[in-house]
Amino acid sequence: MFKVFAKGFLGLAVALVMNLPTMSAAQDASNDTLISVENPWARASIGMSRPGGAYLTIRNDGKDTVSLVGLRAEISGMASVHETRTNSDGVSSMTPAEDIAIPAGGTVALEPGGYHAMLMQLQSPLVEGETFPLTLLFSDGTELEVNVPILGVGARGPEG
Ligand SMILES: [Cu+2]
Repeated sequence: MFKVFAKGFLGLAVALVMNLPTMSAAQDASNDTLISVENPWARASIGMSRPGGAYLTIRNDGKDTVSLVGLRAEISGMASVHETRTNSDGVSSMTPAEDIAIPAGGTVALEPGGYHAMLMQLQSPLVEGETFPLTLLFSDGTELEVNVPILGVGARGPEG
């Protein structure tokens, strides 16, 4: 079970523990989004010449819609969100995805056949059994870093 909470949430928790009396802290807290990531995983890459793909589920437990607007990963010279679409002839193609809205109380899955994190210009191969950090950038300024476990070349999803 992989679950990472946004820094904003931790900041809120700390503020509550310290019982900060200032109004600004309370206002900041009211805008806090509670974004978490579940079950991140990636496929092992075949060398470094082809891009890697990573998958995960984003959960928004906040009160406002938040959009995934970008990605950052040291392992990739160019990380972005793609969408795979399959047309009526069964032909699949990938295009860069627009910002992905995660509604309040909802989830969005990046999974094979749909949205995915495309890791182009790999700086090192994705080796099965290892992990790498991936940072998700959201429209409210939240930056959420997750550790992505690397599964086998033929993996179709996280174990368990
Ligand atoms: Cu892609």
